[in-house]
Amino acid sequence: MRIEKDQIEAHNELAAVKHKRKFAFMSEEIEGLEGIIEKLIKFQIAIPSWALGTGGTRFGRFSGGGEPGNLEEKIQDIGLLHALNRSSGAISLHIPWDIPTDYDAIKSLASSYDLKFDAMNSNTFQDQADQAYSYKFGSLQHVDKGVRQQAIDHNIEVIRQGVALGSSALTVWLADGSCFPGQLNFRGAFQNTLESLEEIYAALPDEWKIFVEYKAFEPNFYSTTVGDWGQSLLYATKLGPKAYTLVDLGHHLPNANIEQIVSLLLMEGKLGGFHFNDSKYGDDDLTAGSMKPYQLFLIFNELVEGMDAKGMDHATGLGWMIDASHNVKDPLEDLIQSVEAIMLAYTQALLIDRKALLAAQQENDVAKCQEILQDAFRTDARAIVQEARLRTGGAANPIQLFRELKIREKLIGSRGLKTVATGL
Ligand code: AOS
Ligand code: ZN
Ligand code: ZN
Ligand code: ZN
Repeated sequence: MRIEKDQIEAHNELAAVKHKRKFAFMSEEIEGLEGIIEKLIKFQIAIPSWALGTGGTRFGRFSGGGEPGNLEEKIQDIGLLHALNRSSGAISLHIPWDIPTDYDAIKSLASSYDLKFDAMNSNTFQDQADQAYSYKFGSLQHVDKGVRQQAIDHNIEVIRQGVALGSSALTVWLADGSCFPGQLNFRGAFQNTLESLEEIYAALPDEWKIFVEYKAFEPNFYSTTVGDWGQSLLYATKLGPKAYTLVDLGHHLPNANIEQIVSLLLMEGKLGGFHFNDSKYGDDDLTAGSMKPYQLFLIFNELVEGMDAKGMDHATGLGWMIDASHNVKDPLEDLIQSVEAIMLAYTQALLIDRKALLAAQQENDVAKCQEILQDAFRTDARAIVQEARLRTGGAANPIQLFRELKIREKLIGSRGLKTVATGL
């Protein structure tokens, strides 16, 4: 299934008058708006293959219907998203949930939707039917070299598959840790994990990056072996220049100042990328911007400031990915909302009067600093993001068009009502 150009055009025509009025106002208000729109057009956010179905919780799962059952259908779903918003032109795969059978066919299907392959994700947090050893007590940290080797080999296999698809990064998230005090020798677990990561690192092709994702808790609740940004940075530093820290917004202890973490990692040249999502309690994996849009904006404030200071290209300098899971919303509608929230936060960060902010900081004019930030945050940037979308052939109102075209109904028609997407 594809969304046709004329379907988008018909929808956009109806939205044109309202949009033009709003955009004309923004054009008068904002200096340098064209430059901002150019940046928005280039900015792409990768969609994780596991976010296209209903995730559920350990208490149950309620199928949404019409979910993709294989990699081809996942690519098709992201193709639909990208046709609507023109900002989700990449897919992040998960092995073994998405093993391609025919690489060339998968590559040409993806490129027919204008999609690239973003970071590959390995999985040593579940046991697979055909594997010799269990990950019950960890993978790269395990006391048994046999288990570690199995996990190392899996990661190297994921790199190999990524190479075949044209990806250039590996994200390693480890469930490794311990549930009870005394279970683990912390130094032993760290050393084992480091040595294992070194073997994986040695298998990275030139131009490849490895992202070490940290998480404070879950599934282990006493210690996690890559538990916070300090530990991730320690691994990334010891590994070398191809290794970076990945920040998943849901992986911190409560009230952590994520924007400050982001700022310092970026300063050190060790920020690799993001898993965007939102949360109220823990790793809730909710829609980006649904709980703490101001936090998302403050993160982008640090990103824009820090990347500009380093002369980095916003679009290509870091890995921009979503990591989400859905229990009650249509996954595609949810992802449209996440992408929109990220684009809005980015736009608002681009609107900040940086010179004035720097001057106010130098003068310790605290109230003025807040005024400057909130002036940007309180700007309704929707018409700007909409303009960028319209210029690249996207829909004026993606969710509205998704519903008007009855896309979910059609997917249910072709895939069935009771579906289980492969993944979490
Ligand atoms: C787990 O909590 C991490 O966020 C992972 O990045 C991700 O959710 C997982 O790799 C999906 O399989
Ligand atoms: Zn994540
Ligand atoms: Zn997570
Ligand atoms: Zn998460």
